[in-house]
Amino acid sequence: MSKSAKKDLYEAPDYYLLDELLTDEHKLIRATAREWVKKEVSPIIEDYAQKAEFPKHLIKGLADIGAFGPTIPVEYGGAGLDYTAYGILMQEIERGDSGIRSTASVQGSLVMYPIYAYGSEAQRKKYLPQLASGEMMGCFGLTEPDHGSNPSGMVTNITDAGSHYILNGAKMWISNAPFADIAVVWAKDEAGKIRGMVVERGMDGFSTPETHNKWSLRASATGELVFDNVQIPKENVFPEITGLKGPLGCLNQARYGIAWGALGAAMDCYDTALRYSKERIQFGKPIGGFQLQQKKLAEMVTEITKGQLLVWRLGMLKSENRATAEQISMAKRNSVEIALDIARNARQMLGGMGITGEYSIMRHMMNLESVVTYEGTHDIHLLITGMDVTGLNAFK
Ligand code: TGC
Ligand code: FAD
Repeated sequence: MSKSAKKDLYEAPDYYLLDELLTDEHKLIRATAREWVKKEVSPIIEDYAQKAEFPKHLIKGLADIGAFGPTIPVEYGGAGLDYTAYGILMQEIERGDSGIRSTASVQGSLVMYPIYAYGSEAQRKKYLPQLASGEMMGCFGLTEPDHGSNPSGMVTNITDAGSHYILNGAKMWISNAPFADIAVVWAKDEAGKIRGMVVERGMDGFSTPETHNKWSLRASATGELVFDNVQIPKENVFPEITGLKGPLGCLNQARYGIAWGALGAAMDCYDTALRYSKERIQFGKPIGGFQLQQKKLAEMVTEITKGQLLVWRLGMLKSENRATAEQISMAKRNSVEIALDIARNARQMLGGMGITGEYSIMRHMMNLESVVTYEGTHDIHLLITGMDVTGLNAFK
């Protein structure tokens, strides 16, 4: 154990007795994930973030707690759970670190989901069981250097060469790219239609250079995907989907998980600040006794409670297949916004100690700057809500 390893004393806030809304199965999944995070993630994560390295040895544990494809049917290696269970898993993992949750989100929602939802039976059988067990890791390539918020403008393309396709182009900001065995990639065909496909490491002309110098999500590996005349077998292309709705359908899954996950980071910051406020003495009394500190804590727990209710309801709707993409956007945007706000206030409450790696808050705060940007920025989600309520499209 490294010198910065310390005991994780986390206790989750549950101000409105929301536990009563969960099933015994949900609570068991949560207890297992929480124990795993306390034992395996908390003691090491600060060191990995400081040295900007993804802790690869956590992959097996993530698979064991069911974090890879929890809603994918058991016959394909998934856990066949409902969406509340999936949300709970993301919340517990992101309570530990957003970068570790990212790895799980990408694997489950952005790699396994499209293979399951859009893939052929042969593709499902070939990839899903290995992805669920973590023996194979995947990444998701949508964003390009010149097309982030507007993926419809992508220039990565495939041309039909008879027995196979030829893939050219580049993707950037891709989580898990540096170590992924496969990439789910979105590219335009000769008719300008967006198609999805599985690109395998080792294919000639395919490389994954790592992105360095990040101040955020440092324990998650990010990279580019570069395609230089890569030959893609026709059986690697998804038969069932064309158009932007393909990748955006995957994003609905991942954004849903982030809505729960970011609350986990917020809950960790609140819990840390609350404990510190009772222990830290200034002017002869605990700082938690001062009104200004109580205001911060009261507002934090209020926002967390509202956020918990929102994602709980969203989970019910999603399990019933009734959650709209716009409802998911609202929850993603709300959870990340309140989490960032809570992290910034919690950091102030710890004074100078708040900027150190002795506590998780500064790491959460920096991670959340990525979370507020990826999977659709804060402003993009605001415009999705704006479009939904007015019927007027601000993007066009
Ligand atoms: P638009 O014309 O509105 O729609 C095109 C087609 O897509 C359909 N659609 C959706 N389908 C499913 N789910 C959604 N959420 C959908 N939103 C739209 C739409 O019905 C239409 O279908 P059809 O049949 O008529 O063709 O598209 P647009 O080009 O105007 O763009 C709309 C906009 C801006 C909302 C969209 O481009 C967007 O969401 N942009 C944000 C991009 C984004 O989120 N990128 C994320 C990249 S992946 C990532 O960040 C992973 S981080 C992972 C981690 O580490 O955790
Ligand atoms: P831009 O689209 O250039 O946006 C810049 C600013 O302009 C933003 O504030 C945005 O809100 C604003 N803006 C853009 N359009 C409008 C508009 N119409 N109206 C008002 N404001 C607007 N992508 C993947 O495909 N796979 C991944 O695994 C992945 N992982 C990532 C990991 C990290 C750590 C990061 C940081 C990003 C990751 N991304 C990934 C990319 C991410 O999805 C994009 O960064 C994001 O979609 C924003 O695109 P951009 O960075 O090009 O910003």
